[in-house]
Parts: sequence; structure tokens; C-alpha cells
Amino acid sequence: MSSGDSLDSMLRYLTAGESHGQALVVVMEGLPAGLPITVEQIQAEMARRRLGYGRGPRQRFEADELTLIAGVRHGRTLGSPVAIEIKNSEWFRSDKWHEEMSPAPGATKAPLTQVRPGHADLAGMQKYGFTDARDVLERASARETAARVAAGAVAKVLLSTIGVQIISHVIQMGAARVPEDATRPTPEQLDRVDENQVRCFDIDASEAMVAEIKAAAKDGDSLGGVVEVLGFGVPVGLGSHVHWDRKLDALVAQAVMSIQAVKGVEIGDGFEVAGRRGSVAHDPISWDAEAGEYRRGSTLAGGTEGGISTGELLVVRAAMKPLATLNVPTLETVDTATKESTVSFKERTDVTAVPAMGVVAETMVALVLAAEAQRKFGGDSVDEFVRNADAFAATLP
Ligand code: EPS
Repeated sequence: MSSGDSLDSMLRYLTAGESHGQALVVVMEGLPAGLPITVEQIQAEMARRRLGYGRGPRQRFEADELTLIAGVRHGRTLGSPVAIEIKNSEWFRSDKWHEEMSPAPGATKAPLTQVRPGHADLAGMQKYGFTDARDVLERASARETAARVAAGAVAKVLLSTIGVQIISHVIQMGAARVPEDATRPTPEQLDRVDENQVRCFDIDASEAMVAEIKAAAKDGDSLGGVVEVLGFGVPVGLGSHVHWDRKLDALVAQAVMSIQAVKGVEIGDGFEVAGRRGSVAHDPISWDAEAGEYRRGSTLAGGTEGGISTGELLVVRAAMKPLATLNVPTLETVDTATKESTVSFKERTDVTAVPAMGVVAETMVALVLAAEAQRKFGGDSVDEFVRNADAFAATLP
């Protein structure tokens, strides 16, 4: 699920499904037995992904109706692969996509050839030998993240058994951003973040963000932004300094960068720290005698040192580019059928998906932490996993 060699990974998952096909499917392998899982729990997490001012019409009818197909019995995992199906509401509400997305032999009446700059359209068509951009975009679409979030919901339950909680909030939307010294939300305050129209914890900044979205929507334009993911209670010792593909920060970066439209990932104060002098660029270490643990005085390194979690707050930021599907100001491109200059085709779309991306980024961080926690603590049952984690914590030097 996270490390370079998937056979070596303790916890893996695979999604399947196209944006306007019948359903998405996700299979998770390597979960311990005895993990309490319900449809409602996963559904609630998926509903969070549909939040956010600036989403398009599809989110108003997309219900993310899911079925636990395998691996869970009487509300608990069996240790066998967990399979989850998420129906695409659009497939079932009309027959609009049935012919266009049919698996039966045939051809589309309307191939998409005015490829959108910034999308997977052109590179995907060249790589796979397609003449219709839909053969690429249906899978490249961020609809796929619904399946990831279902898997992430399960990963979060596993992490909660050892006291790890992961949240996110939007810190920038277009040019509007929260102040440098803004307070970070805690897990107890996540409801307040989710209740905000743009999933921003700073009310003034959130108003400026909504104004940005309204202005972009009026112009038929789109907006990107930045989210911050926070991991609370992450144990010391996940990841490793010994190999490039076992470093926790590197695994997190790869996973978060894989989210559609994400173009930058930062751990802690990554880019800002690069401009400081060494004397003020590192989190000071102290000994908390009362708690019997080491502490870092700041979060500049974002909770990892040498690719290993330090036990401090994990801080990960993800920058999302503005969506490449636009309505009014169209983008210059070429029609792949004629090679003539044209403008990119129009599709129903969102003005921004940054608030939703925060929930997906939580998911990706959760999936990496769950896999690394499984690697570190092992266990075929949840009880064994928790016992091993507790024993490690109790004997930490
Ligand atoms: C998406 C385009 C929009 C989004 C979709 C992702 O869908 P449509 O083209 O059907 O209007 O709503 O996101 C989801 C359906 C979802 O659940 O997030 C795209 O091109 O990436």
C-alpha cells in the first residue's frame, strides 16, 4: 500500500473504476482480524469528501452508496481481503452513460479530441494509443478518490486503535490564505472545519476564500489551493532511515503527490525552512520528565527526522493546481483528429475541489501510516497489533 515493492508491503490496496462507469471498487489486503468496521462509518467519511463550496453539479446527486462485499462479518474484519463497492449514482439515475461507457464491443459517436492542457488527456492517448480522450479521462478523473477514501476510512479505524488521529484543513484557496500564525485545529475541532464552507478553520480567511471562488465561478474559471494534513498521536518509530523507499516522509510525499491535480507536497515547513539559517531551522529537543518522553519545541520538521516519525505532530501540506477543465476562458490546444489549433473541450466540472482534496490527503496519509504501523507492530488480530504497539511504547528508551 505504500512502499516501493508492493509484495513487501504489509497493507496493500487497489482501486478499480471509471468516473461514469457503474461503480468503483477497492480491495484492501493485509488488515488484521477483529477491526470494527461498519458501512455507516465509511459512508460518513465519504460524505466529508463531497463537502466544499465550489464543487460542480455532480456532487449534488452523487450519493457514494457503498456495499461491503467481502472481508467483514458481523461488523468485524476477518483478516481476509476487504472489498468495497461504491456505486456511481449517475449510472443508476439515467441511462445517459450506458452506451458511452458500455463494456460491450462498439464505438462512441462523439470522440473527444480537443484535448485539455493540464489533464492526462494527450499524454494518456499517446501512451496507450487511444483516439478518444474519454478512454483516458474516465480513469484519470478524481472520482477515483472516492474509492481511496473508503479504504482510508478503514485505515483510520486501524490507526485509532493505537491512538492516531488524522485531520486536515484548507490553508489557501487561490490567492486567499490563512495568516502565518493562524491556530491549527485539533481532532476535537474537526467538526468545525467540516462545517465551514471551504473546510477552513480561520473564519476571516474562509470568507476571503469563498469570495475568490465566487469570482472565479462568475468568470467560468477554476481555482487551486493548499491543504494541511495533521497527524496526532503518531507513534515514534514509523518509517526508517535505512533505505530510500522506507523513509516515512518519502512514502507520505509519494502518496499525497498521487492525488489528482496535486503538484507540490511539503513536510513541516519544508520550503520556508530552506531559506533559514541552520541555527533557527531545527526543532529543539527537550526531556519532559513528567511524561517521561522527549519533546520537540516546534513543528518545522513536520514530525519526521531521518525518515522516522518522532512522535510529534505530523504536518503535511499539499498544493493543488487549478482544475484544467474550464468553461469560459478556454485553453489553447490542438484537435488530435485534425492537428488544427482549437480550444479545449468543455465538460461539466467543479470550480475548485481543494476542500475535498484535504479529505483525500488525510486518506493518503492514513493509508501510509497504517501500512507502516502494520510493518512495525505486525499482528494478525487487532489485539495483537495493539499489544505490540503498547509494548514498544512502554520500553522506548
Ligand atoms: C471530475 C469531474 C466532475 C467531478 C468529479 C471529478 O465529475 P463530472 O465530470 O461527472 O461532473 O464531480 O468528481 C466526482 C464525481 C467525485 O466524486 O469526486 C474530474 O474530471 O476529475
